[in-house]
Amino acid sequence: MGTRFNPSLMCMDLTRFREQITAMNSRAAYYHVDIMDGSYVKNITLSPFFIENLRKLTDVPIDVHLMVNHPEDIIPMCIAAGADVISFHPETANNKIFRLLNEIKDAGCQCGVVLNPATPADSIREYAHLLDKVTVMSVDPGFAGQKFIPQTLNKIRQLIAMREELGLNFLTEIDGSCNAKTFKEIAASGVDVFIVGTSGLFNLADDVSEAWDIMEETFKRETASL
Ligand code: S6P
Ligand code: MG
Repeated sequence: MGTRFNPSLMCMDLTRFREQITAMNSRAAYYHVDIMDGSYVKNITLSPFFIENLRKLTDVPIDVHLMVNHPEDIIPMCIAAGADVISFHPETANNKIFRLLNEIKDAGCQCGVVLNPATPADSIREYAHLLDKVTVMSVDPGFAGQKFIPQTLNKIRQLIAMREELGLNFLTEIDGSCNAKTFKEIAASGVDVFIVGTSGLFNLADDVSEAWDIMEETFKRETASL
């Protein structure tokens, strides 16, 4: 399989929703949908309503990133809207992590957690066997266009070592400022999935197919020596 790119749709041009989704359908490994509540992070972006409409245009797995204080309220709405993968921040659910992961799995979806730059890799050890994907934030959550935090790559390496040690097979993923400047060091960490937003994809060209070609060429060039 080629490199797995997961475009962050809060960064797309929503005035060209159908055109951009149709153009990415044959190329995206997932569609990353950021849902925020204005409280856990000071921003409000996409929604279960967005997922419902996206579902009508694609068979690509819809990958939801919940940045909300009460994931238990939103998870059922995402399942009903047609999500395929649902991840939340473990700090928002420490007293119900097993219950929520099992609820997501029982609905036939894949489940994951998203680790803030300040959250250690080892904190997932107790429930790692339940996870399909672990996302490492390489910026603090909440906004596109932030500066990459390089220490977060150690966490990817620690997660890969933990996966090996425990004999598990969750995917690792990176979210935040994945672009020409950072592709090489991120790829060297061994991460499985790259979330690409403004800097890595959508800002590269007006036409998203062209932007995708530029992104892939850039990635190949930057990682050729690895
Ligand atoms: C941030 C969010 C991310 C962003 C992505 C934007 O809270 O979870 O998924 O959409 O990081 O990409 P960029 O290139 O602007 O950092
Ligand atoms: Mg995200």
